[in-house]
Amino acid sequence: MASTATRIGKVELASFVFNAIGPKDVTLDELRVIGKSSAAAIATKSCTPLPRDGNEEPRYRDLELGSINSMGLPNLGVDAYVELSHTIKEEFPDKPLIVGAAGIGFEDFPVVVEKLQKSAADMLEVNLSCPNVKGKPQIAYDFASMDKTLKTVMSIGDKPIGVKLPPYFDFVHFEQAAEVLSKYDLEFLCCVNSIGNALVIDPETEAPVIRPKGGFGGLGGKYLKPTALANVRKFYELLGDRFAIIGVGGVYTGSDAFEFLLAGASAVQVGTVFMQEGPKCFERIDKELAEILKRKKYASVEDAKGKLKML
Ligand code: RRO
Repeated sequence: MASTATRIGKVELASFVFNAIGPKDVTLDELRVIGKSSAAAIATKSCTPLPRDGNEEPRYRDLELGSINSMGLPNLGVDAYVELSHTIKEEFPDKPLIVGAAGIGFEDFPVVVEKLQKSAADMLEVNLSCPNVKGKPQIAYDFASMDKTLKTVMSIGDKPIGVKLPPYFDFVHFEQAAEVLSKYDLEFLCCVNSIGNALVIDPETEAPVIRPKGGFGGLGGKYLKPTALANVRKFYELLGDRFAIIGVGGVYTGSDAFEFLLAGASAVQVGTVFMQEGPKCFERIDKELAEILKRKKYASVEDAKGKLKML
């Protein structure tokens, strides 16, 4: 069996697959489930200065080809994640720990990132792309605002920082985003967050399938994969020599993970499938990837990374 061991920046991972920030990673018990699984790392929900209940229910729905959510950043607040990070690290010392950092407004980001300097996190994933907070635009769709946020958080402490990006759809936007990102010494880019503000309607009830924001929410799963692959590939072309890229969006199988690897990903995260299948998905997908690598005679993931062939 080929090894799927990899690295994100300076952090070594024993395998290629772990949880996407979002589903089932809010509480200590949920994080323990990920810790006990074969996930390559443990990632926590993005946290804010104060605890949040999030948006009203129903706010998540499985769909035929994925999921839609408008969770609204439910989390225990940054102080709780500082504390539980030490517990998680004691219980699972060999697993890299990534703590998510978010904000409702710009001023929240430095507060959260400052406090997380005292956490046991190996890396922070700063969420520049939450689509579901009412009245708040996604930071990474406004390049001046992205620059300002990164300038602020990158001047705080020395915890390695990566960013969660939204899907982009235009080559000019990829280039503008890359120009901003390249100014900072980031550990990784995580591509992509859900496709924001999608609308799924149930024709029987004649209503949307989730309640918040009139039914608009973030689309994940198979609907997202081609867009996620395009984002990984484009950023790999533009910045692959600078930053590791974590692929997320529609990884259901080892074959999906292999496609992200060919596009240039150094690891993949799993969101919708973790919600639907539970923690055994990490081992299954990683094993399927190892079998593909062996069959295709790649000795390691590094051997295949970014090796997308052109027609
Ligand atoms: O909590 C959410 O509603 C949420 C967040 Br913060 C995010 O970054 N992406 C998403 O699909 N949902």
